[in-house]
Amino acid sequence: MNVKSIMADLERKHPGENEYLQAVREVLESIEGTYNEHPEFEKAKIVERMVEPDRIFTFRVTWVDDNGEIQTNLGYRIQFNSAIGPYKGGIRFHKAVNPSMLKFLGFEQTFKNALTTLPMGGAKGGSDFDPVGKSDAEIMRFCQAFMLELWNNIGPDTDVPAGDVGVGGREIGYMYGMYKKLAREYNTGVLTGKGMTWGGSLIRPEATGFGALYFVEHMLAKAGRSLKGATVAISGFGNVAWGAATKATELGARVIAISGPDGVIYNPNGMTKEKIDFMLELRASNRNIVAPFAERFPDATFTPGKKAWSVKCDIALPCAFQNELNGDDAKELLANGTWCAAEVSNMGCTPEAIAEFQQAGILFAPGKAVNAGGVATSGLEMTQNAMHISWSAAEVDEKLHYIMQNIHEQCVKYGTQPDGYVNYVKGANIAGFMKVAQAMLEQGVI
Ligand code: 2IT
Repeated sequence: MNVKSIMADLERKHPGENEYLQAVREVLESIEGTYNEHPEFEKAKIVERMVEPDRIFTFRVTWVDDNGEIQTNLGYRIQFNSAIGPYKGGIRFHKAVNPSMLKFLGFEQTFKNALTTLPMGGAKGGSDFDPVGKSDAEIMRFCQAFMLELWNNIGPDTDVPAGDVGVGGREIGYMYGMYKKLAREYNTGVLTGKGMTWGGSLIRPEATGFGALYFVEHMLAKAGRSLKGATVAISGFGNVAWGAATKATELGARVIAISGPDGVIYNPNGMTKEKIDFMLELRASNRNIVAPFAERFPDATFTPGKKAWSVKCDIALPCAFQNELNGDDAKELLANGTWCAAEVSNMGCTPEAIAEFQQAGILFAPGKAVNAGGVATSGLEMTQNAMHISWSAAEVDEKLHYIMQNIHEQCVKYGTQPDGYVNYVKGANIAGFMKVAQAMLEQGVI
């Protein structure tokens, strides 16, 4: 494989799809050495096939807002790779959604799902619908209109969507209701992240954040460090940030920052149950601002226009959006003594930020390993649905813990460098790639 020529070819075919090209480049650069030790991969053109999605559905979603005005959005589902199981991955509602963003997410999802050890292929979907400021009725009408187009291309054994940015339990409920009505199919397997009374799994809402902290725990233990007493800066305040803040606090760390598009909250005394619960209220308000946290809790302060990375911390956890931590942010964190950064959002760090962290020799782990607990628990939800049973929270949590430990071990196995430094980016990419590549090879040219 020649990364340069493959990338040149992709840039020519997909000009301007920057997030997608960024995600592919990172994986190809990580796996190049290993790939070239396997002439059978080269012969089967595994990389050339793997970088393109199996198919992309694009559709128009038209709905009526509360003022009676007609609104039109774009909807997508990208079925990226089915080598190891049915397509699986979230749906993102955000005004910036476009094919490049969803292709990067679908590509990442393929390797992430492989790392979970569960049989799930990779997919992603979404819309440029902007949930900010929308009423509950508008959200419902949009979700229904979205599913009216999508339903025929998904199913419990073909493609199982879930939530992502802008899509939580409420949106999954509206989409599931519409799917059921259209498909005349009443088993519970088609979406994950469902409500607890209609096929959802305990711990799924917490799973991305909990899993991330389990991963970080293992990463720290290997380096002889601990979360106890460590200060943690988290970006975002949504579902993922909430789960991460909960588990970090439970494991003895002090969460001293959360943030939103409007600025950062400095929270020197750490989280309490009331504060963590308030994060859910912030998300449910649909206003996409974090400032009210400081109005509610006087020991916290709000600084407009600043990121979480401006706060001096031991551990930085991006939990919001891709490329939210750039090279300058990384430099600022390092200057402030940060010794661990783990992406809980997908591709939360720019390549420049990752290079800064790795050159400084601090602990760094990528989203496809750190945040895999979310989709892993979706996989556990699918298993429970298929078996028509529900596991207890403790049972799901134990399985999640085991899966995250296993992902950490895979990263160490494939990412340990001759000098002993664990390159978790390389480890995660090689481990995920090897599994998908082997499956593709064995299934022939399709
Ligand atoms: O990025 C992700 O892994 C998710 N948004 C969760 C996907 C899923 O199918 O649970």
